Amino acid sequence: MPISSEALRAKARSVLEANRVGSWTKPAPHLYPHLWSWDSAFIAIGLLSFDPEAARREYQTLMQGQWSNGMVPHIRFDTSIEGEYFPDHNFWGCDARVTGISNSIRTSGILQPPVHALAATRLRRAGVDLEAEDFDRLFAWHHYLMQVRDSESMGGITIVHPWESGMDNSPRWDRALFGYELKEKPEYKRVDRERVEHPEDRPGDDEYDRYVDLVLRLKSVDYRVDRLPTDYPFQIKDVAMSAMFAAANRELIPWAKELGKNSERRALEGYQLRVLDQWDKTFLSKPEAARPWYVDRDMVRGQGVELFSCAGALAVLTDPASLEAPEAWIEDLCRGPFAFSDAAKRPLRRLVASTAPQEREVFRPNLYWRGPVWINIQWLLTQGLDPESPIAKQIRQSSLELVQDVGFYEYFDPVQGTGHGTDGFSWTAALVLDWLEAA
Ligand code: 2M8
Repeated sequence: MPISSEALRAKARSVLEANRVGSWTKPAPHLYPHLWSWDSAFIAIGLLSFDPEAARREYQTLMQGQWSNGMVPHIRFDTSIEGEYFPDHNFWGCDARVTGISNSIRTSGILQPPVHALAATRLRRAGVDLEAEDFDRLFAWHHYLMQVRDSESMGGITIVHPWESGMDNSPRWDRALFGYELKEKPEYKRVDRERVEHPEDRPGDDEYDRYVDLVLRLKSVDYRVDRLPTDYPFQIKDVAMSAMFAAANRELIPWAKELGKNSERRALEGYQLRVLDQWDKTFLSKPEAARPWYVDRDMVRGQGVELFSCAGALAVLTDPASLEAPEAWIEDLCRGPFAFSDAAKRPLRRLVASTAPQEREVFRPNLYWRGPVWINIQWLLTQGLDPESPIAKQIRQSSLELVQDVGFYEYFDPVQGTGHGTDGFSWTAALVLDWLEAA
């Protein structure tokens, strides 16, 4: 079906405007009432198409939540509201003693994927005036990721909570999350399921018990990942996070050069080499396989997390030696493990589901990160592919058609072709705007 660009653009813009709260934007009207890290980075990119000044404010509001150790937290809370989201800022307990920044800014104690430098670069290319201080913040962020989250110098970012991945209930985390004994069921009350049309599209209570348990364990060491006890059960080198890091880090190098920041430039070049030189050693699943595939590395169990998920496909964002033709590789994956059955109602044949349909035991087409198609993943894939290649064009076109037909949903069931989670979802709107702009 042809895309009606003007109508789609107008709707996308109204989604972002409706979710705007002063200088920043909520991911969705009801389910997510605070500022989320990677959401806001995507949102800033989308805002560029109609309000560059709002894009700058969005980006800087997000980065102002940065801790004094360089970490950019996954949520910056709107402290004027209460009870609308669990866990709230009181539960996290990240005050100035923990964050090293003003008590007027309240955040969570964990991180999300480092797409921030990608957003900053897009802003700068569009003529938005970012300052040397904006560079310094990004540098401190990348330095933190390498120093604290890759303390073993393996060239991959370690996450310590599924929420850090942004792909919360992905089956990638099942073994680590359920592989330890939960000594005591934590006390808490979730509110998310009251805020969506279909509560069954959200993670289960079993998962939430462990999400909360891990937060409490992290809280007991003031979220200092460098001080985690040796029996901390969830430590995984995240293949998607590491690919996004490499793509973002690459963008920072010319900015450092431009500013004459030579020691920072050298450090960034060192990070880039660290990831790329060791990529295959850390993430390549089976070196002997005909088709390369990349998986997370469970640092507690010392093994790869063998699964076909969108995370491995995001390797197109790096430039690993083992991946010769990323476009042909994605095509091949779409015909192979990521192929949808012929019974699928929509022609989503060129979209990459969060979990591959071939993973029959765990694939759930409507359940959050266990199968649905997410627009940010399709967008990230297109950033790693030649934009003129047929596969990049197909991913873009199919995504736009899906949103045009179904709406600005959080995620989409690739079998039924229906929208799930929350409607009015900001990054769906933002990235649609970016694709339309690039066309
Ligand atoms: C989802 O995660 C939050 C927790 O951070 C939640 O379920 O409450 C994820 O999809 C995450 O990637 C996203 O950033 C966040 C807000 O859209 O929602």
